Amino acid sequence: TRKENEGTAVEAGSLATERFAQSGKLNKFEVPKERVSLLAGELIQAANDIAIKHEVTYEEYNALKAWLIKVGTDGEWPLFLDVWLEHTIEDINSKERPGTVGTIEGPYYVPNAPDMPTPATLEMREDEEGTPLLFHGNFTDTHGNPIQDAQVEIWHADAAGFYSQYAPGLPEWLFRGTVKADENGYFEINTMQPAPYQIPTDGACGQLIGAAGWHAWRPAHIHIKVSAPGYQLVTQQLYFPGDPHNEDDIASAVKPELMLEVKEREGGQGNQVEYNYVLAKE
Ligand code: MBD
Ligand code: FE
Repeated sequence: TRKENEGTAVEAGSLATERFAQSGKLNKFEVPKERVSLLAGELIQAANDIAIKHEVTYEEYNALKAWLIKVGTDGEWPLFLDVWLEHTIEDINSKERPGTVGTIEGPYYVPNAPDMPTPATLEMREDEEGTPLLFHGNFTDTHGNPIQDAQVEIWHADAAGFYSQYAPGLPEWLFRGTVKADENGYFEINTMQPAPYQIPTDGACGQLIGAAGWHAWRPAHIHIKVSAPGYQLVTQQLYFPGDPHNEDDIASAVKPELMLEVKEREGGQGNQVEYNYVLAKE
């Protein structure tokens, strides 16, 4: 469903790479030598073991080398890692956290989206395509008490599958906002239901998908970060029942707890979903 202002993978990819660099994470590793040696050592050994097991040819070795170079020049390392590895890292690191379930952040988060009090309406264009969606819920702690000063950072693609700030021609903060819950921990957000999403097919990741005969789809999803002072931040995504890609998400980021229950609003006003957050103390 991509249309006129078609962004390219190289564009989205280099923007995601640039954003990661700007976030300061590029020079901020603190991984002890022992862990680097262990992890890098086993990764290299695993690659060698695979080569032996499948008797990798020079044709294949050079294809790998060319492809790895292209992942870099297309700026697609954030995309590659977030699609094919982040889900495992997220699982490992959220196992012990009680409360609302999380999932991967993906490559297109932008911090400091405009603050909006509840009830909020995310920025959209006149005649924005799609089905209107009212998303509401509340925040409690793990004992069921309301949480003060909670916020919902939300970002999602438009009906054509584009994220603002990663595709040309979109308003800067289209479908991005930081919504402040009220004093009872309640929030309400008006937006448009996103469509299923295809990762860029014209870059290195798309080339791999094509060469392997895989598909490039993620189910329709809304990205969320919920937080409140004194509580652990939860990064998650919410999904819609019946989406053909809920079962074969290329990013392996769907969990049953993240499935919304969609209700039609009266008077043809689109859909409504409720999702309630339980945050764990820091
Ligand atoms: C996305 O929108 C996304 O959420 C992930 C995980 C990867 C690519 C694009
Ligand atoms: Fe996404």
